[in-house]
Amino acid sequence: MRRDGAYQQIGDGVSLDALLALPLSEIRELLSRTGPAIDLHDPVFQAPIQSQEVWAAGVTYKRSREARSEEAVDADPYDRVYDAERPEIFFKATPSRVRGPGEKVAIRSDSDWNVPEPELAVVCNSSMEVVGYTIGNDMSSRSIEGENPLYLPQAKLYDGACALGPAIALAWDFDPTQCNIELEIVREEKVVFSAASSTSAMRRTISELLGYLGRHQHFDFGCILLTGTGVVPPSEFTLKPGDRVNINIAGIGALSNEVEQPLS
Ligand code: DO4
Ligand code: MG
Repeated sequence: MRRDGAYQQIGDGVSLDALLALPLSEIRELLSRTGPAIDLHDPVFQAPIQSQEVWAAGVTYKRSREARSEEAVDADPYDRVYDAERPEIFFKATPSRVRGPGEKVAIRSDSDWNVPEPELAVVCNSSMEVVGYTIGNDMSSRSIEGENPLYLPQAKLYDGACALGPAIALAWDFDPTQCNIELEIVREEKVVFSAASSTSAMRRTISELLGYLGRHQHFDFGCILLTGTGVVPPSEFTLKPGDRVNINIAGIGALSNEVEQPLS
């Protein structure tokens, strides 16, 4: 957890599952008794997830809508969903497919156009109350999704397709409405792409997205929602194995992952 500018571990013997099963008032009370601050480079940093499902919102920024028009055979569904009342929300990852800080994220061997998507991720409890925020990387295949929107699950959901971390900034300490999300991609020690976006440009509110995510489904141990990307590299760019993806959000920290391309 990140609180008052320092990193702290959840109190002894309390798992993330147990914490997120509680109402927000009890979580606040319990976390006021957490242990001492720990160093960011401490090896205990892992993806802040246990049994939570990871979901994601799409086309919540203009830049994302433009990017879909570049890649999609039919841009119409993306244009319509940007303005529609109901947002695009899709299932992104089971916990075992999520990578933490310093672990490798993956691009698919059956995709020749791949990008990271740097996103603010919201961590909710079982009552869909916002407990905190972390950084999410929604690794995506633009070629697979662009060929047919029905291929979205294959473009978005595979081993290593999501990274989370390095910590959860607690909701009562963090303003999600004005935060800068910075992406940098490094290849052979050179920055080959960098850009930033602000959550102030998001077309939806977080409560609106959570309202749809929580309709007709219940998350016993809470859930994590990626809120969409405002940064997409230009069309000619694709990730390569060995690239490093660095994402920074002030108040949360830095999430850095090398890219790999497993054979299957
Ligand atoms: O519909 C495509 C998904 C878009 C997405 O993941 C995003 O906007 O972040
Ligand atoms: Mg995304």
